[in-house]
Parts: sequence; C-alpha cells; structure tokens
Amino acid sequence: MGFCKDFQWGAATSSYQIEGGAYEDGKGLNIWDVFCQEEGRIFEGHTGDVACDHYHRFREDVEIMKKLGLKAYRFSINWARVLPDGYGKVNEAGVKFYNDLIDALLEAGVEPFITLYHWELPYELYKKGGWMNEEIVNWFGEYAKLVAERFSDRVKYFFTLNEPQCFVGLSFLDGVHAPGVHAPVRDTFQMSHNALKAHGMAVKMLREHAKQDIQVGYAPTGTMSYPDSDKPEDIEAARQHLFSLDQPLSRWTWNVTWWSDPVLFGEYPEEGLRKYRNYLPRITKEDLKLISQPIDFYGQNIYNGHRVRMGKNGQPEVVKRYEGFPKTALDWPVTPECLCWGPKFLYERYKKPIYITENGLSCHDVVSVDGQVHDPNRIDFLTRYLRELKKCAESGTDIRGYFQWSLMDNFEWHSGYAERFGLVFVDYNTQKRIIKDSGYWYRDLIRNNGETL
Ligand code: IFM
Repeated sequence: MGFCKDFQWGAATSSYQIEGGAYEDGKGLNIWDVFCQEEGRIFEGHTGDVACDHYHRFREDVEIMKKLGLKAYRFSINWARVLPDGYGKVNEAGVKFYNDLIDALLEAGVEPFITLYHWELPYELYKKGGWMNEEIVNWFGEYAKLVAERFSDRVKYFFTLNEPQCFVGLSFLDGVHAPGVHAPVRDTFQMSHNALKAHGMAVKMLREHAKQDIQVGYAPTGTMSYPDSDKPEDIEAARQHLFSLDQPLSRWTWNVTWWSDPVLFGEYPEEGLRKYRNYLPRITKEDLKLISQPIDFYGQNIYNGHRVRMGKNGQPEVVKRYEGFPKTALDWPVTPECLCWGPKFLYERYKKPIYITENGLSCHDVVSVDGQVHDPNRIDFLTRYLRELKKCAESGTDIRGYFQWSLMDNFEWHSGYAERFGLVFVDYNTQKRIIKDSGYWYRDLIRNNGETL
C-alpha cells in the first residue's frame, strides 16, 4: 500500500516566474511584462525580465531535475513567446525553446506536463479586451492547437488553465496581479465564463490536433476543508464547507464549485446561480457543453485548509486557529490534513484521478557558512503533508501524482523575489543554483516511492 508504483513525483514552475528572456528572440509582451514596469506594483520594483534566466539555463535546470530524480516536471508555455500577438504569426524561436526543453527533459527521463496558461496573457490580447472578450475562446483554441501540433508528438500530459480563481480574482477584483484592474463584479463573471469556455475549447483542440493519445486536465486552486474530528457530522460539515459558496462578493472567486462543477458536470452550482444572479452573463446550453468536454484527470493546487465542524445550528463552522498556529514565511497556515481530505472530497465528487498540481511553502532560506542551504522547515512541512497524501491514497483515492511548488526559487508575483518556494536555491546575483537539503530529501523520497514517510 501507499503510492501507486508509477506515481508521478514531480515539481512545477511557470514561465514568467522562471524564464526571463522577456524581450528576446521575437517574444511578444504579456501583461506581466507590462505590469512589472509600473512603479509601485511589485515588491521593490522587481520584474521577471531575467527571473531565473531559465530561458538560457534550462539545460542546467534539467540536469538538476535529473539529479533530484524527478519523474515529472510541470511547466507552462509563455503564450506570447510562441504567438507574439496571441494568435496569427508563430514565433519559431519560441517554439524551438520549448522543443529543446522537452527534448532535454525526455533525455533526462523526466515526463513533461505542459500547462497552457499560467497567467501569461499576451498584451496584444489584453488590448483587445483579454478575458472580457468572448473571442478569447477562439484565441485560446488556436494557441492550444499550435501546442498540440508542435509538442504532442512527445508530450502526453496537458493542463489547460492554472488557478483561474487567481487570474480573475487577484487580477480583476483585488487588482494586485497583472493587469492590476479593479473591474466591476459583473465583468469578473463574464471573464470566468469566458475562461471556462476557453478551457473547453482548448481540451477540444488539444485532442483534435494531438499526434498521440494524450491526457488532458485542469489545475484550479482553493483552500481545502478538513474535519475537526472523525465524527460523521464533522466530516459532512467539512465536505459541505469545501463545496459551498459562502465567500463575500468581493472575494467570490475563492471557491471550488463555480470553477469545477461546470467542467465536470456541465452545470454551474445552483447555489451560485441563485446567489450571483444579478451579475451573470448569458449562459447557454452550448456554452456548458463546450465547458464540459471530457477531461482525463483533475488537478488541484493545495496549500492549506480550514478545520471545520458541524455547528450546533446544523451548519458547518470553521474552527478558530489557536494563537501561535504554525505558518510559513508567507504567513500561510500549515495544515497538513488538507492534503488528505481535499483530494478525497474532490475525488468523491468529481470521480476523476487526481494530481496535486502544486503544493509547497515559502521559507526564509539562506546560504549557510558551509555553502549549503539547510531548510528543515520545508522538510518538516513536506513530511507532514505527504504523510497525509499517502493516507489519502491508502484510503482509496486515485492519486496519480504530486508536483512540488516549486522546483526552484522564483518570481513570486507581487512579492517579487522576496519569497523562496524552491527545492533549489537561486542566487539572483550570480544565477548560481544550490540544491537545498529539502531537494536531497525529496530525491530520497522519490527513490523509495514515499515508503519512508
Ligand atoms: O507561485 C504561485 C504559483 O504561481 C501559483 N500558485 C501559488 C504559488 C505560490 O504562491
């Protein structure tokens, strides 16, 4: 028992966060390139212009993955690197970069998992309305077709969208992510609907143009819920809480079902249709059919969760965290149970094999006097979380893989380089990489398929 024998132990990154090469070889601008140039947007004016310089150093990075014994690597394609205007003319130099990366991965025995969209909206499309413009469904479809045509002869696994909750919520409600807009709530529902349609179109196009049998999934995010005790009523409370839509309107995107029910069930949750009725765009049967193109697996990014119990009034209630509750450098709560109950509830509801598409933490990592990076907190965090994931697998949930966020320290959006999430330390002055203690720990864990947890 434990993890299945071909479990995909992986690590994940995204293009803007690591690639750099922002203005090279015919790449078009994306909204992050533009946003980061604006004063006051990003911590200390950092940008992803150079980031980890992965665009030039990807071979070294693949060597590191090989050293770590990674079975899989999830990365995103920078849409404007391959289609500078978002559609139309292809930038062959950009395609070549990803081709070389894929070849290097395969040679190193690392399975590539491509994410189509990890927030790198081409700036030319933003100028045309971006996610507000229904045409984005076709633009995204054309991009997916190109990805299938050029890469699917070697790549079998694809994710469409990463964390739509963030690229609508953080970007257009909070305005802290690119393009930094406070949009009317109504517009954000239009964007979410367009994004889901774009997801469906991408699934269709990937399959239609794939060169082999491929597997396609989706990678939303969300705070999980886990029960306060093993009592059936607490378990039920946690389940109800996870799938409810009880966020205030200003934070409406932070839920599971609005983003996943249409994809898996072909319908929006009733609760949302009622609650958000004044803000909704026109939703047709054809839209829902497109959105619910069959997918092969369900990806979920999981970082933490709420402890939930059944209240005296028969409603789920969140248990207040005690003072001094453990937290990461980014002040995120450390709640390992979320990695057992989250995938379990999701599997029960959506009945698709699960991939944990992101999980990890930011620590205050430094290079010690011995030249190494000792990060016991990360090892402790991963031990606790992965023990829970193992429990989940042992209780019958079909878990196929786990992607540690992140392979290496990188550009953490509006926090710039202030946060370090990597298994590999990056010195941004010299671009020197140092495998952290947790990287070696993960390598050993992969070797024994999680048996030592
Ligand atoms: O760095 C991000 C990633 O891009 C999306 N998911 C959460 C990570 C940590 O904040």
